[in-house]
Amino acid sequence: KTWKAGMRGIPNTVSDITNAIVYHVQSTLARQAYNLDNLGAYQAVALSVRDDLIVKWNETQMQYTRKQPKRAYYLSLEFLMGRTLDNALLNLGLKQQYKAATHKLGFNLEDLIDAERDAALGNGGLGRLAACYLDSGATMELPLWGYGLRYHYGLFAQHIAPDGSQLEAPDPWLDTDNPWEIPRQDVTYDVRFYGHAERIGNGKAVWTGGQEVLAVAYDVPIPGYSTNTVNNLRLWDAKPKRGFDLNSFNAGDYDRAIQENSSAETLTRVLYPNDNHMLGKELRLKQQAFWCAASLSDIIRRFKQVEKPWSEFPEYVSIQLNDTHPTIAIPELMRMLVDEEDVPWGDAWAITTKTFFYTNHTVLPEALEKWPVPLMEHVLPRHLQIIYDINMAFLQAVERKWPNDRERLARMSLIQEGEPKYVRMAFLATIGSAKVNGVAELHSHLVRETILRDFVDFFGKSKFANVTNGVTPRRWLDQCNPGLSNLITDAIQKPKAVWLKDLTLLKALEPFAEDSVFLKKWALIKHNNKKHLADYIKTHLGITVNPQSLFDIQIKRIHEYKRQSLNLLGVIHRYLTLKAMTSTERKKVNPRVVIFGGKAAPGYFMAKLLIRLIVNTARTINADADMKDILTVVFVPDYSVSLAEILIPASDISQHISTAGTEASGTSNMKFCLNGGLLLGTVDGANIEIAEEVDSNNVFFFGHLTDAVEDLRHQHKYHPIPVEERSPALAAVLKEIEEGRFGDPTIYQPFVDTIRLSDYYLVTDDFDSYVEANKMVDDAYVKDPEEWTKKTILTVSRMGKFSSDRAIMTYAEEFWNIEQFAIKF
Ligand code: 26Y
Repeated sequence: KTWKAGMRGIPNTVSDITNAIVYHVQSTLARQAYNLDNLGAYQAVALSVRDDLIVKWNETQMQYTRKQPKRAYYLSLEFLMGRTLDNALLNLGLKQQYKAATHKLGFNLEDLIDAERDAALGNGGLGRLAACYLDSGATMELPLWGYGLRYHYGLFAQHIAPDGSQLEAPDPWLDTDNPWEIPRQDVTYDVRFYGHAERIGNGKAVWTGGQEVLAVAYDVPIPGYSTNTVNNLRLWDAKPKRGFDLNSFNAGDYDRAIQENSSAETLTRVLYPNDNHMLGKELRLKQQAFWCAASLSDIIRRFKQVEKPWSEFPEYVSIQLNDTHPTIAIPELMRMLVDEEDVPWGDAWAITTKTFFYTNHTVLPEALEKWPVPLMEHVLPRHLQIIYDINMAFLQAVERKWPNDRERLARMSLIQEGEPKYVRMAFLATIGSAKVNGVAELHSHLVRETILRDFVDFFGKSKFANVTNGVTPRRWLDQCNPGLSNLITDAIQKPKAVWLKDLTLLKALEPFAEDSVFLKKWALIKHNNKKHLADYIKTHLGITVNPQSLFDIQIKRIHEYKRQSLNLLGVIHRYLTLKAMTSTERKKVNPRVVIFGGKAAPGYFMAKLLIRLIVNTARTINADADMKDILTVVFVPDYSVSLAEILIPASDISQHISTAGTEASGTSNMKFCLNGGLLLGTVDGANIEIAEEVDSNNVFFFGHLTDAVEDLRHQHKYHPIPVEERSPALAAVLKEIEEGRFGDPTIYQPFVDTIRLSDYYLVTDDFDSYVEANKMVDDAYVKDPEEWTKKTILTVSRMGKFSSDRAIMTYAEEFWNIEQFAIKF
């Protein structure tokens, strides 16, 4: 029997799978099995997995349509998905069969998995969180869809130039066929920009003219782990509405004929590479409006199928705004209801404010979105009118509550006065949503006490909640660390399909911390993961690292508030300390490998300068014979989801050392602890809750607390004291940089100056306690390796809270009011 696409449901025998792969090699790819490379084999394997996904996708969507459960939609400008094949195989429970089938065909499945490019449609934490939530939504059998943009270029690739600085290269990830998307040329919507909005009374207006762009849907199937559910991530691509302008074309003006085309297609060309820093670019505003308008049109079209009155819209639809990036969806829903569906303004506002929910991911002022009024008026004239109308009604309500409080009105207005005026998107998201949440306890507290304080006073506390972030244990334990996942399964005597869906069951590992045989097996897995990373570093960077060393890792976007600077200055301090020792003394020192990874936004001067200093410091230290096998420093270029999957399982210590109060949550802290790496961190974000869960004996905390930050900054500004007095150890480090130990000091002077002169992120204030904490790490690691291993087991066993399944169920139950909906086969 020969296999044809769509012939049967789900292949599950090895021979079915082999036939399916061969079919795709021959028919879909039009190639021969005997001269196929890994990339071709990967594509054929992926196409056959896609067939399985589509069967389940169709069934899931059909059953949703038939029963019409309430659905939730996750609007995010970023979905940092990484690779799909391995994850899909594990979630479908087909990995073993595919391993056997590819082996029969003469391939090694792991090599094929490695041939896939990352889908890097995100910058960092916020985008990866969205990807984890989709995995958990499908696994928890929730009717949850994602909506985003189909960027043709993902986050730039990072290269390191000979002088050590970051170079950016484009990421044309769609240049190789993407088997994980289904184009829907029939699912399209028109989106308008510019033009003219004419008020016609009753709060209504008519918006005409300008530019119209077509949004085309591409669907990415999202399989749940060990369920029938396959949910959907719908990504919009932009196409010109009319092929090209025939008049100009016929008149011989070819350039003009295609001008409008290329302007439309520019919309979804590239992901903006800045993370936690707002730039007021017109194209970015158009991306946001385009994606929100298309997504809402799609949601409304689906709602119309149930034939219910508009007042019941919130009984069928909840929409989560991933930060303020989709806030324009609030005036857009108002526009559709009022202008196009004839819903009275007040009713439309009642519907809108029951439908939306807003998650804040940052309190950093430079990351809060504010759009210039003139820009918004130009690009989205009707939306600006609606925002003004919302603001008017809102400020009247504020005035009723606190009469004659002009200052309060100015503080709370959606419009920031000035030249130019700005629209404050976080305020719009807050007043347009049913609930607002932060992403860890401390962060939610800061949101309530600082940026949204007036709004808490106005709306009451109950509107402002916390949902601590989580990570999917499928990708971030089972997939990236199969050795550990298998050992856990053996130990706790629960099938993976059970404990990977209820991570609190890890608790059953606790007693094994006293089992010396188990301790050895556990330590061996970590050692093997470290060897695997050492191999990667050797082949890709030519640096030898000793897997016996303590592996110390900091991987995240490069940002002043995340303080990779503190880590680097600490490394230099260690270097100076080691240099001052005799060689006999040095032999007794515990060897350490310090690994950095992360991208800097292309326009972020200080972050890029820091990368350059890290790379050149690493070169100096690694070339110093005295440091051999004692201290090695590695900057891993082009950090990505796939690289994280290699790095995280190999850590002994990971660093999460932001200035207290600046890192909203952090999610890699959770991933490291779940893989038996201990945490070295400040009392910030989710570090605090991790310590609460795993016991503060098992984390290394240092540094000033959030409460102290404001005063310290005040002191820096008004009563500056030289670094030499505040931290002689740090002063000695800065002196080495200034004397050219790591290359031309004039290059690094701006970096040294920020620390000497302003030090907004309080590196000086935390330096000594950071060095102290590092000593504690060394001592704990060297003096009693068995005790260290115990700590790591206890840590893993207590990480249950940080599953994104828990987080997504909190959103489902406490915000969206949606129910689990099992797909029956
Ligand atoms: C305004 C625009 C340029 C912008 C673009 C990207 C603003 C922010 C971002 C990204 C923010 C981000 O990734 N925030 C991170 O979200 C994670 C998930 O909640 C948190 O764990 C992490 O602390 C936070 O920095």
